[in-house]
Amino acid sequence: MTQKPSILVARAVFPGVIEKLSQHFVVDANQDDVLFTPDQLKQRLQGKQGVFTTGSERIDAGVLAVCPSLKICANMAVGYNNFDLDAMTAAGVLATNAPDVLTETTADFGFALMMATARRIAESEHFLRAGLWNRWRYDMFTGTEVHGSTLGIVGMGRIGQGIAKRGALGFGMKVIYHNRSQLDAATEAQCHATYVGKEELLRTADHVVLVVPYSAASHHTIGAPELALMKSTATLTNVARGGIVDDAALAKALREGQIAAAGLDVFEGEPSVHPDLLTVPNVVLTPHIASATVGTRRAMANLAADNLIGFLVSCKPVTPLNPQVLP
Ligand code: 8YV
Repeated sequence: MTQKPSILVARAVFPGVIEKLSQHFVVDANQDDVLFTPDQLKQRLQGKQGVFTTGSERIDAGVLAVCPSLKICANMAVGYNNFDLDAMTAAGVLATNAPDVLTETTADFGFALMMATARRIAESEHFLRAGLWNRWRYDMFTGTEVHGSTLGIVGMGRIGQGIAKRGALGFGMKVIYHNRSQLDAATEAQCHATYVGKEELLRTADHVVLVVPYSAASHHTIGAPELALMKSTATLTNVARGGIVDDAALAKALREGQIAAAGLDVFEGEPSVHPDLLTVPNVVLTPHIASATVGTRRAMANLAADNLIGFLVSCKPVTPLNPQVLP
């Protein structure tokens, strides 16, 4: 009988997923959810052919150099900026991510965070809980209109398109978008979205939503110069990645009323949050939960598991990122 391949599941995950993986592999699980240091990760990867990662495990040339048995890294996330894809390809290691299964859930959350930001839901809840609500006032927590306003989406992949449809079809919003490349006419029509330059988007949108993947090129897509272009009544929502926004510049813009409010699910250096963001009132802060429904997290974990099983058992990964390494 041939020996089952060995894999590491680097973070805690649904027990059913561990059971499923155990049918095919010798599984080194981490159900205590210890956050490995880079050295601990390298050590736990010794002799492993596969690893189930989340956004918190960095796989780069340094890791690959000392883990020669590693053949596949399966990310339980659509974003894969924790992978050095070029280094993985050079080392002949397959990378997979978890696209599609989280698109609609993340679009729901992006839209919800934008609405909570525009309508000051978190800020007013804190006010109520603090026992400060003692009368009605005509201007109490007056926010920014959502229906009929202009939604500006930066990054028009699957999640951006989902947010566009919600805005256009559900809330009668005018949708403009900016992306590396313009969508084909049929997709634009489905999303009721019009392509504009980044500067025009920032100048005209009432609500800017960021859904662009993180890369060196998208680092600080929104910094002080971009915030200065936005309307003083506008909101900014980031459900993409930390580092897309210059958080210090954003905190300053919020404090100075340069824009009305922001909604952030992702942060530079998370889980740390820039201290200035914690003290400005006009920002809604959530701990990277845009894909967090039970059904979606289960689907993401199962897709990562299916990639490991598909590749290591029959050389057929489901969602490969660098298929050129496949034999
Ligand atoms: C994950 C995400 O929860 O899929 C992504 O890219 O940002 C989130 O859905 C997170 O990355 C953990 O893996």
